[in-house]
Amino acid sequence: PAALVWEDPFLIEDLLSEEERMIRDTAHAYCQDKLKPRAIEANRHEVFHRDIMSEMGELGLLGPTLPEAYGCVGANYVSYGLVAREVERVDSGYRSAMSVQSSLVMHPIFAYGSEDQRQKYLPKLASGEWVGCFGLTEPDHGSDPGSMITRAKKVDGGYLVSGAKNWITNSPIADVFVIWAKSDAHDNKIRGFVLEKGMTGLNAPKIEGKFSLRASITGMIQMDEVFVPDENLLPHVEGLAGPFGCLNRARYGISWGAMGAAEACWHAARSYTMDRKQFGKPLAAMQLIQKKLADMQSEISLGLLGALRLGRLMDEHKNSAELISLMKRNNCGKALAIAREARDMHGGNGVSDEYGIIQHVMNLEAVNTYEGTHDVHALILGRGQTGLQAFV
Ligand code: TGC
Ligand code: FAD
Repeated sequence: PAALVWEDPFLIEDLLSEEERMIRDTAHAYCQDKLKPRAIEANRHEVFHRDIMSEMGELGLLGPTLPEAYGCVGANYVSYGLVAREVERVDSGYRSAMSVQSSLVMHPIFAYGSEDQRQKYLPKLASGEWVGCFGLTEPDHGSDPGSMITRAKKVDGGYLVSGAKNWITNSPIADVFVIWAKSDAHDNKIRGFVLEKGMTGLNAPKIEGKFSLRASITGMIQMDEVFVPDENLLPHVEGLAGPFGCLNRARYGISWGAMGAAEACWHAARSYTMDRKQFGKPLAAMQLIQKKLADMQSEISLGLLGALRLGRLMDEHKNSAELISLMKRNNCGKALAIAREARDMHGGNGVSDEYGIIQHVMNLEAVNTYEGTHDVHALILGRGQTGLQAFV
């Protein structure tokens, strides 16, 4: 048999095209050279460096799957996943900022927007000149967004949008807000609206004291009869299928991203335990430590292979929504468990941010919860295979 490549036993590298590897390498170099040096400070002091959006934009990492006509690079979904993995290898908070912009803001404007809306918003979002956010979750409606109370009331020339959204990535620094609200002019169906910073009645205060994704900025969105002109309604979608169409893409990206964070923890745990000696031998020579490394290698290799297969199916338009739930749920849950184990293997040093593990543990707690919690995705999978819904 061929020799083992311990960090890539399935030789996933061989399954990527030259173009995919090139995009991945660009992202890897940027993340290691430019993002990593900022990550400890960002986590420690809860700072989101706004320049990151412009830097990512310059490299074509924002909305990378959208067409070149809108300032994007027209890459495939596998490439998008590879970018998410590289960014999240450094910090899930940076991947959050990127995936919200790409999948939750640019995608709906592209897929559900008018040509005027595409021309107006996409190039500036692609370059990072504008930052976007996505308002679905409300203070009292998280896993059950269909019960939202945010309302759009039809008036002459537009809508008055009122309500509150909670836990919104990027909202305090956003220029563009994709908001989901029930519209009285459309039988109270959920519709998407594009709000802009500076509209009267729109506020986005920061949520303080967040001990996860500290390198990403999160806020509320408060809307008090915000006048939104007719031309800012997303014309081509209604109902929950609108936000879920965006979430499908973001959840897919997270399935790759979480594996990037897990790989960072695994590689660090391997190096640390090979270097550190206790009882006269490297920790990595101990059976219990080797079992943990074996578990990490197995879960990460399988998780990456699953994410790649899902990406290929997305590129062929053959994926189910349930398969996205399966991969989001599996890879987030496994990454969180791996990060906790890696933290343990670093002993006391594992709780110091200098070792780069505790941030991943804290971050993955939120990653396992947002975009549908681990258990909500179990219910989606349960419904998919039995036909019986257990949400209520
Ligand atoms: P349900 O009856 O299942 O469906 C209602 C309508 O939606 C359609 N649909 C989908 N369409 C496309 N893709 C999907 N994955 C879809 N899932 C459902 C469905 O066909 C139906 O359409 P129609 O035309 O018949 O009306 O809806 P439900 O109300 O029973 O919901 C069930 C549940 C639990 C599955 C769903 O609500 C859910 O997934 N909840 C989780 C909420 C969530 O994921 N929120 C995410 C907020 S955004 C976020 O977290 C961003 S963090 C980003 C970051 O920082 O990286
Ligand atoms: P709840 O829905 O109240 O769930 C609480 C617990 O109950 C969970 O364990 C859940 O699994 C369980 N539960 C819920 N329903 C059931 C059921 N039927 N059966 C059994 N158990 C159940 N949202 C956005 O719209 N945009 C964003 O940009 C965004 N960014 C976020 C950033 C961060 C840092 C965080 C933490 C959240 C973000 N969210 C965002 C919100 C996120 O999507 C929600 O937190 C998530 O969907 C869960 O909703 P909830 O917090 O209201 O929890």
